[in-house]
Amino acid sequence: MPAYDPTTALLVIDVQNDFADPSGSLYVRTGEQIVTLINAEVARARAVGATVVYTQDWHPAVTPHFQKDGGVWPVHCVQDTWGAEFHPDLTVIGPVVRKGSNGEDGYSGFTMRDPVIGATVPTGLADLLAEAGATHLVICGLATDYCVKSTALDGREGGYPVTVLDDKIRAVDLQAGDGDRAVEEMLRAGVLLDRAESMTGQPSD
Ligand code: VGL
Ligand code: ZN
Repeated sequence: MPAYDPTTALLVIDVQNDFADPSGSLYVRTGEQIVTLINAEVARARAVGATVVYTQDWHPAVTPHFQKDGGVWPVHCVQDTWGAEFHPDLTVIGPVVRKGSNGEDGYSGFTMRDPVIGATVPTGLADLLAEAGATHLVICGLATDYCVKSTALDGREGGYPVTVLDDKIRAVDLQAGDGDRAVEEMLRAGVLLDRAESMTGQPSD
């Protein structure tokens, strides 16, 4: 397990009903299984004064992110709906960064793409981390092949050492193997994988 200290930020990515509940509109298979594991990680981080930050996919009802409006996704995580709420079992004790609020597209917790001008705009996460004095990132949540990957890669570009918690992420896998390819891409970018050596069983993959 990663060594937390006050300069570490644990980023909990999009553990929301539409992704983590089997009846969610963009359910990520077995997503509900990571909630308890993440809670334990949050407790470990908090115990030593690390920062814990949560992200939420937070779309308006109409956005080019959705298939019906020209994008690729079913309607999900619409602001102030059940699907956008955190999974009810998730321990939320820290600041929340919402992305997509004004119809922006993209997956990273750090940046979004403005749908009108096409420019990349910050979400506020980088400022929040700087203010908290966080210089190392540990990332878990949903989904491996989209928001986890983009956030990890942006973190590396921003100069942070990044560790991704391999047993506390799950992939959409629109195409079989997307999750595995996302992990390979993160590794190539210098992301460290935490293989949960504290677990007693053999890894399932
Ligand atoms: C995500 C697809 C669409 C994610 C968000 O949180 O990984 N994936 N919107
Ligand atoms: Zn989305």
